[in-house]
Amino acid sequence: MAEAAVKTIDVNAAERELTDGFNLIIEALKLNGLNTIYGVPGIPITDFGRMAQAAGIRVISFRHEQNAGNAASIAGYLTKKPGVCLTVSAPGFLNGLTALAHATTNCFPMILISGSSEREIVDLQQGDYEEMDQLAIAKPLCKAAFRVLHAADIGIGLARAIRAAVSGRPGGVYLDLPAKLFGQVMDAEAGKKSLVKVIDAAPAQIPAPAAVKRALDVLKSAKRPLFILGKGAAYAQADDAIRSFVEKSGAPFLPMSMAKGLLPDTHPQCAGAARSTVLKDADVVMLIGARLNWLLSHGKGKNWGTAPKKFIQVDIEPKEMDSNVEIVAPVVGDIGSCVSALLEGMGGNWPAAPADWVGAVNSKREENVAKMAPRLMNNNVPMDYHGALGVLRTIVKERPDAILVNEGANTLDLARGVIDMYQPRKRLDVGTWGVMGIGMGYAIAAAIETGKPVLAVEGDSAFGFSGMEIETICRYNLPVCVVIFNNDGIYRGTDVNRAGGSDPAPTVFVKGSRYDKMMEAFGGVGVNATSPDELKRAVNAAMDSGKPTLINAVIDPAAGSESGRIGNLNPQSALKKK
Ligand SMILES: Cc1ncc(C[n+]2csc(CCOP(=O)(O)OP(=O)(O)O)c2C)c(N)n1
Ligand SMILES: [Mg+2]
Repeated sequence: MAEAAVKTIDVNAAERELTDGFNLIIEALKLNGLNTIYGVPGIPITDFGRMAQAAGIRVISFRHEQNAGNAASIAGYLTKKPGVCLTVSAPGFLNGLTALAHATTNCFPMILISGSSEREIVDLQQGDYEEMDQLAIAKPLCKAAFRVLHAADIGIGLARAIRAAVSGRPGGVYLDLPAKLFGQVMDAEAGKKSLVKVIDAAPAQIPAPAAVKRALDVLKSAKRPLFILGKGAAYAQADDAIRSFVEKSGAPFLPMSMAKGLLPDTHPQCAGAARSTVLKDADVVMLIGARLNWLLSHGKGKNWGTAPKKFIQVDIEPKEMDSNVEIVAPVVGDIGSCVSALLEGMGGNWPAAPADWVGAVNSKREENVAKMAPRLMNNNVPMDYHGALGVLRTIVKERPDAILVNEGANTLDLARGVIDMYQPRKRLDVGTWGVMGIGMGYAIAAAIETGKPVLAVEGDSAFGFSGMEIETICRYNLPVCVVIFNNDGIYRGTDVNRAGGSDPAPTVFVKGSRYDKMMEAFGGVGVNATSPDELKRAVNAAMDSGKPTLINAVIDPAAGSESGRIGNLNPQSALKKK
């Protein structure tokens, strides 16, 4: 007996001096303030999730890794710290990889941590459980990819991942953790010393004074100046400097979708409602954290008119310059440092923006706003997009700190135009790819990271990509109100099978579906809303109560248009026109 007791004490003493991969990863995350993990459990990371939760990390468990990954990516956007997504090997990793690639394309800092199978077996392709060379597959789809083989390297591995994710232009990073690593044991003291607290993970990148002066000279010479603010500007959290800079210049500004609210959409300089006019007529365009990609028609072609233009671009990535058109004044650095330098360089006697240009943009904007106003007040039943969005527009105006998540085609494009935003980083949407499926992941992370109420405005098709996560919303009791614009399908619910067979057309769904009943299955509030009044009452009740709510907003199946506002991107068959 006595001998056995002594032995136990010895084992405990030995254990006290040892640590392992599980604990080192948890400690490394905590040391760097990464206190939330979005993921899906399974071999080899189930116990890791439990232990992380026990150690005080918030572990949000999803129903599908793509949604967990999207949540992590938007957490990165909102906080400037990498959002962490945790998955199992092969299929779980691949499910998360879509979100990692999305994060990279959208310049959101994120780390995808996936468990992986036995290296020795994987590399000899001997058919291990969930065998896959995950590191090689991740590499071309993210900003950086690392694998940690030894417990002693966990600290350095995570430090590298954090720096790669947030420094320079942010993006997605893959961190491969083989199953064996978790159980690897090492001396506790040495383990503690091996951890790295990353200092100044995203160092300021100060623009060259000559570049700042060149940009200001071009801006000063403008007769019809225009600012375009992108989500890079919103990400920078340099809200006051950006606002002062834009206001001091007096020139019109155009917010890209996720930059809406950086300055309020109701700001007198906002040209959102005069977009086509300003793009066509501006002579100097300053891009701040916005890229000249397809969303801006690559800076050329008919949307940009024939008036000669000069482009100034402020961006952290030097290779962004001249990507589509010539940039006459590149300003390379982090947005906060660049805008502060530009503001300072303006000095005390910066000339007012040309009054004829400002006046022309204002009258176009007022004309367009007046044209839209009666459509937004219509009370049609079944609802059309404008009637339903008119209600949501008022609700967001009354609750400017709520976060709006938005995806779909018509549901996206029309909501973007109709719903004004008043504060920075409150509008989260499909981003650079126009991807469906971000909805519930974004809504969950927005609620978790900010504690604010979330309104998710979803096309019925868009919702389907992440819809199962309403169980997650109910499970964590999150203040999320999902409004589904249910028009029975993709773009419209009226398409027919052109062969006349019994299969429905590829773009239509079950008619008259009741998505609200899905929410009730998980204990949330479900409402079927058929009129703007019913919609208004239901959304206000949800936002007041903070209870997980799903509102099935019945929209006229004939109201939408093909691909929303980007139907021009559809290839056309020449034969059809004969
Ligand atoms: C991952 C992904 N798959 C498919 C698409 C193509 N797509 C674009 S919009 C859309 C759905 C549009 O329908 P809905 O969300 O109901 O909006 P509506 O126009 O009907 O309001 C789809 C499937 C996409 N953008 N992303
Ligand atoms: Mg639809």
